[in-house]
Amino acid sequence: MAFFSEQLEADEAGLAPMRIASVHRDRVSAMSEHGPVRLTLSAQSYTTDIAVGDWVLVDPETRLLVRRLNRRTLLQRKTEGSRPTQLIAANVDTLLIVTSCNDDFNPARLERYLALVNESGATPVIVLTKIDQTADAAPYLQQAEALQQGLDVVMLNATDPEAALTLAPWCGPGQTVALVGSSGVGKSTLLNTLSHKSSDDAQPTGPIREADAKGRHTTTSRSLHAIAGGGWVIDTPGMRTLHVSDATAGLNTLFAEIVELALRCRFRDCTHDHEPGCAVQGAAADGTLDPARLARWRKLTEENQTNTPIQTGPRGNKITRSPGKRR
Ligand SMILES: Nc1nc2c(ncn2[C@@H]2O[C@H](COP(=O)(O)OP(=O)(O)O)[C@@H](O)[C@H]2O)c(=O)[nH]1
Ligand SMILES: [Mg+2]
Ligand SMILES: [Zn+2]
Repeated sequence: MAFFSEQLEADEAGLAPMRIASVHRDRVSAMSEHGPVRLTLSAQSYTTDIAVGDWVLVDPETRLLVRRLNRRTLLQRKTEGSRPTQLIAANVDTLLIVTSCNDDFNPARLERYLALVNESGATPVIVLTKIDQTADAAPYLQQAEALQQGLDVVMLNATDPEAALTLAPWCGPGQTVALVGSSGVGKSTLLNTLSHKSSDDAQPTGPIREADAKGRHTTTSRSLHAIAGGGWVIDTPGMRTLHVSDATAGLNTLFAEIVELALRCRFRDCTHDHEPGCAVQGAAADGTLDPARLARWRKLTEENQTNTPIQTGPRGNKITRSPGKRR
């Protein structure tokens, strides 16, 4: 792909471009033209700086990872007390946010995923699995579509080969999708359906609890796989906590209807809480804006502000980091 090949310097012609397939604390593997290889890391490279999906240049003799190419997109999250952030997947075109037509479905958690995905530079798609296990999937579809303007939502049975057709628009040659969502929603099942894995090298999947539809942590690390048809798919373990930070632009995309309403508030610095002439409160009062949605906007926005480091500007002015993407 041009984005990556244009980064190659003349003296790097002898190096092999490879794509990172898995990252563990002490080892990294990549997909080469000839199959998977374990890479050698120099003393200066840390596995925490490498993401599944990264393109790297490798010395074909020593298998030394020489250089990581610039990323097109990067999904990352902050975990409790972690600095730097945890890298989830790089160079993903479409993030498939997977949830099921059962008790797993939770608008507040889906909004957290959407904020992080928007911020990553990749395009989100909501995938509703287990349509074969619900009498009426329509309410799930309706609620999912309301989460963000222009959001694509698809419904499928992850165990059915037809699911690959439903996801085909995002899985063509050279395209990369990644699967995120709670344990038990069908991410690994979907990966096996997409990649036509034979049962002996299939990604392990696990049953969920009847009572609350919660899955066990069957998948424990992130991994990249080839899809029949020329694309790539990244599987990830379920994430229990999703803190929002450094995601101002992602939140503005997610809550675009509130951002648009706020332009019509009487005061420019309106907090949409108590001010007269507040267009946001007005919309919540007349039913055009769901008050629960507004409450979730407030919670996420405040959390983002608390978690986003404040830098000191040239004259000692406090400035928050610009919402631009960090790659
Ligand atoms: N009937 C049905 N079962 C599914 C579907 N998707 C996943 N499952 C089952 O749900 C369980 C959890 O799936 P798994 O892929 O391990 O979920 P993951 O934790 O998201 O990777 C397994 O028993 C799957 O067979 C679906 O769309 N329909
Ligand atoms: Mg799994
Ligand atoms: Zn207002």
